[in-house]
Amino acid sequence: MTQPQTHPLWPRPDAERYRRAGHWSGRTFGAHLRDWAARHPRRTALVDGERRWTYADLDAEADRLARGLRHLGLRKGDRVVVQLPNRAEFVQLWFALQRLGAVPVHAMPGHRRAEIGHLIRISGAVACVIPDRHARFDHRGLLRHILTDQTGSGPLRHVIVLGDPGAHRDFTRFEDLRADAAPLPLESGQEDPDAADLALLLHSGGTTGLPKLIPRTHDDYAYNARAAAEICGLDEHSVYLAVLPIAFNFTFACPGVLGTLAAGGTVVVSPDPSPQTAFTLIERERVSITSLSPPLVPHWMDEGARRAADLDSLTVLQVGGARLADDVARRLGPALEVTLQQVFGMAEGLICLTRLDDPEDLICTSQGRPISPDDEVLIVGPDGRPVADGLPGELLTRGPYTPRGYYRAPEHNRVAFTPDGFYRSGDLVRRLPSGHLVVVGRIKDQINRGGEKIAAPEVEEHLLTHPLITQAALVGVPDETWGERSVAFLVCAGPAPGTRELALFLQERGLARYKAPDQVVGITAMPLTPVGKIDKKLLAGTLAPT
Ligand code: J2J
Repeated sequence: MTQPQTHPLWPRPDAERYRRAGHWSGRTFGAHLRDWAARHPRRTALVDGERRWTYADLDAEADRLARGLRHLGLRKGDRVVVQLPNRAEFVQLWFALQRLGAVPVHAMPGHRRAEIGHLIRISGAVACVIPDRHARFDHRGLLRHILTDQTGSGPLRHVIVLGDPGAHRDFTRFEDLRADAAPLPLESGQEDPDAADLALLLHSGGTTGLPKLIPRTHDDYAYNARAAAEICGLDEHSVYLAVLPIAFNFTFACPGVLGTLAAGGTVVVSPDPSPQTAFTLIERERVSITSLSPPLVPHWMDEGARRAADLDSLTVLQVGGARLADDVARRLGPALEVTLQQVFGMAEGLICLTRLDDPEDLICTSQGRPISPDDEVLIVGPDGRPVADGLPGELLTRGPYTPRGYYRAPEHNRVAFTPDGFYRSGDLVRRLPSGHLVVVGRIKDQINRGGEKIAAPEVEEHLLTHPLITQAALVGVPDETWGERSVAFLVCAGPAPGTRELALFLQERGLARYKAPDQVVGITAMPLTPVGKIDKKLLAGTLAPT
């Protein structure tokens, strides 16, 4: 282990146990890709539209891009914020960074100035990779804004643009990385990455003012993907369709892109999650497995779209990121003639899956059980002590792919982790006799809008900068479409601003669009709990369906 201490590590006895058990393979992602390419060089690894890459191609592409990145000055340990949509280049770049030992910081396509600026600052990124435009948004302007912002962009030196860098002469064209003008040796002795090193940084859904970074190593993340792939029965005939954003932990490694590649299968990227686009790809590429968030499910079940396509090849449909309603779960399997797999996961680690051969009832009413025999789960009450079996409590967890702390956040770690290294998920769950978990609620100050996480305090802080708003509370309430929608309760000096006005205000502050409140309710005073906190339960209750 050569890197400076930026986060707590797994204690040595645990690390040794995970190695002995064979969970941690001691191989880096750069080495894994070499192995896969040697094993099946001519199999198709990656498909994007009309473009296809074999494993040998992907391996060579990763090398070429790694040389280009090194030529640019990137080194082992450098952080690189990657905000790319579902394109093959995400995967190629990701492995190129792994070859160098550089660390991708996964950003979502919907992130805007506030989120990208924050990710750049807290990771200390030296480079940021963006598309020119995506979903009618110009990402180059966003980066220009960050670079000229007074709060600073730290050591950020390179902006790499997939597509047209436009008028920004100091931005690097992604394609130029492949030019390979001055080939540099890649392997250079002591600079080689180690499997215990940081491989990537994911961001937390957040419960405080700003999201934290989650440090994932080669060893732990590769195990995460492999263990999930085994449970899903992936092999070299599997074809995975990346429908949700590829940077999402679910899409990328549960088993997703990495699990499919580890099994020798084929990854197909879908440019958008609509059934029209996805069904065409499923039919054409004989897709066998994909993953969705609950709000997409009704669209996929829509009869008209289904009848027009041949979905025979699709055998497993994973749904996760937010609670799937039991009645929708029951209708899904028969409607699409697939096996439903519920996925309850978190970027912090722990992944729970229903097994493909679980009884129907369990598949439709539970959110699965942990994927590793070495995942430890505690369900505790408000006093921190385990609750009696079957009762709801907060899920605490620790294990071979759940890091013991956030990146560069020692103070937050003291709250978010127990002294013996359990992550406090903030999720309320109940354990069934089979070991499966049912997610029954949440104690964290977060709204889960159809899988997109909104940290209430982050949005509240922004709302409070509005000249008319004196107090703000963002609350999640049940919603037909999103599972949960966000409602801003506001105390204002004058009439409360409307939803559209607030959305524009937050957009100007650079906040991602999905964080804008779905509804605004003006109130005259905030109700308080006996200890003087805003009583969000009571607020939510005023809107609950009767
Ligand atoms: C209820 N809540 C759920 C579910 C996640 C796979 C799948 C999802 C994520 C993810 C992920 C839920 N029912 N089925 O990383 O690899 C809520 C919980 C959890 C939080 C984590 C993966 N599945 N959740 O959603 O880091 O509250 O990861 O703690 O974005 O989503 O969010 P995130």
